[in-house]
Amino acid sequence: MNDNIAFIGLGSNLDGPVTHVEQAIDQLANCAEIYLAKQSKLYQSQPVGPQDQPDFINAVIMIHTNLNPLDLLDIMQDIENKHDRKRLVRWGARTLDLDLLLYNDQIINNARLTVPHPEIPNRAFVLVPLQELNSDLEIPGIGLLSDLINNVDQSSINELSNHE
Ligand code: ROI
Repeated sequence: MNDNIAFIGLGSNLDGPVTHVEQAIDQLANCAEIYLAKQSKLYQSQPVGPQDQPDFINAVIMIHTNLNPLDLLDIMQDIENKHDRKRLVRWGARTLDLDLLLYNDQIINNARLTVPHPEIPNRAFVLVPLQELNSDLEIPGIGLLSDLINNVDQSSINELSNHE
């Protein structure tokens, strides 16, 4: 049964980023054990990290799944690899980044996975689409989404308009 709820962040800033993000959402939704419950708008955001790279396209989805967190991560990394994702430069440009942001209200710390994603409080490009999906969220061990969002610069992120 698909009785776990997870939130996944998507980002791309290379080689047609809108298409990468939209295709990745389709690929996740087409997995037998993933049910796509909600999808945020697409956002354009200034890069966090090195500034000498293109703006990003970002989105967040909410899924129901019967996959455990590590099996879900395997599927996410398979999809990243299909998008020719290369892990070259830390915080550098990428064709597709999929981050497991939240998994139910679990706190997970192991060699492969940290949930909630530790950078959530610092990233408007995650907080803004998360708020669009569920403004009442509490990030386990970190705090209320509505409080976190007041502490980030939201001018670095805009809804993407006029895309195909
Ligand atoms: N910056 C933005 N705006 N969006 C991202 O998805 C993103 N992803 C990253 C780094 C390079 C940290 N910066 C980002 O991995």
